[in-house]
Amino acid sequence: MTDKHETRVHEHFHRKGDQITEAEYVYDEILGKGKVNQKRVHVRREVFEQIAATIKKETLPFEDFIKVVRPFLMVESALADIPEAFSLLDTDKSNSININELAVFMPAIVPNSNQYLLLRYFQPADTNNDYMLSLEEFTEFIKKGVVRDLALGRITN
Ligand SMILES: [Ca+2]
Repeated sequence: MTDKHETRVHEHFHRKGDQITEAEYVYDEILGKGKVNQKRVHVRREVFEQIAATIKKETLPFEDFIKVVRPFLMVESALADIPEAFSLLDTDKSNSININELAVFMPAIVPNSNQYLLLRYFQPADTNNDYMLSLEEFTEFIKKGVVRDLALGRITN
């Protein structure tokens, strides 16, 4: 499943005027002997807003969505960002996140995916099977790096 190469990840924002149009994550996989394999994941405003338009209720603005994306894609480098990501997603302040509402946005991060496929990866994170993620469940899930590994094609869905 996950390969064990050492990876460094950097985040870059692309802007047009004042607006962030894309968050780009650049992964350098250190292969040894000075060889580096570079991969990129693009999280585009356009794609996010297309998904948001299909949802009847109000969603996060893209600027907040990319704060949520950061721990999913940067994992070890962004553990400190997990509580903020959780509270942004917990819009009704219930101390829990609905896994369906989370899965619906994952195609903005994982190319060639859909929310139903992704839900398969979210369900094991919901250890007490209430279709909600507590902060503890959310944190454990992010630490596994599943979304990053899907986005990088290390896991194929
Ligand atoms: Ca739960």
